[in-house]
Amino acid sequence: MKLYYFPGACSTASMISLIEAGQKFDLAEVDRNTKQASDGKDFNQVNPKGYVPALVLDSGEMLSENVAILAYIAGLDQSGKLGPAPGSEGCYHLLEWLAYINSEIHKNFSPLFRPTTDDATRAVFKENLAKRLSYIEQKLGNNPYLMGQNFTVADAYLYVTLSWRDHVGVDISAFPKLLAFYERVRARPSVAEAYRLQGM
Ligand SMILES: N[C@@H](CCC(=O)N[C@@H](CS)C(=O)NCC(=O)O)C(=O)O
Repeated sequence: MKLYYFPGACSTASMISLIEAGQKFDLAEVDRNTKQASDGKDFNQVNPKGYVPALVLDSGEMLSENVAILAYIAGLDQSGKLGPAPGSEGCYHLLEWLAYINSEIHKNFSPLFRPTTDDATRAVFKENLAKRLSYIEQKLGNNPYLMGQNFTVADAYLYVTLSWRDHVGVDISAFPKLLAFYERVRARPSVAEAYRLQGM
């Protein structure tokens, strides 16, 4: 398998998950501006959508979209550690979390990175995030992770989106459980390893 990534981007969640799953994988860094990948390929040819993550499977097939890639990695982990077994009821709850993080968290962060987003528009996305994060704060309850006691690919994804907060001025100090969740995930060796692999 080969994962195409931008350092620190959402692709970090796939990297953390592959490490957690004990999978062997290669990496190719993509230049955001030129879309040239470090393996010499034009990334637009690898993933015509032009964005990361893209995971090239051992079959040669390319898989894109965080939700699909993270669900795939969870399914690779035979111990079921990174998510409930494919087809089980729990697996659909994992997809529920992945979809929520993708459309309600990640995609409310994305416009905050664009220098062209004006202050009034920024305020709207930050308000959306406050609502969506407050739901997670309640759902976490006394559980260490989103799905309960076990770390899953959804935790890796949520963690990566939260890691962007200081850069774009999103304050989560009103959410103590979320902050504790962030620190808990940050302490996992897979997270340090993923940043090391990205030269961060
Ligand atoms: N729908 C895609 C969106 C992925 C996405 O937003 N990727 C960002 C990085 S976090 C990206 O590559 N943006 C294009 C760019 O910055 O040029 C998914 O969920 O995988």
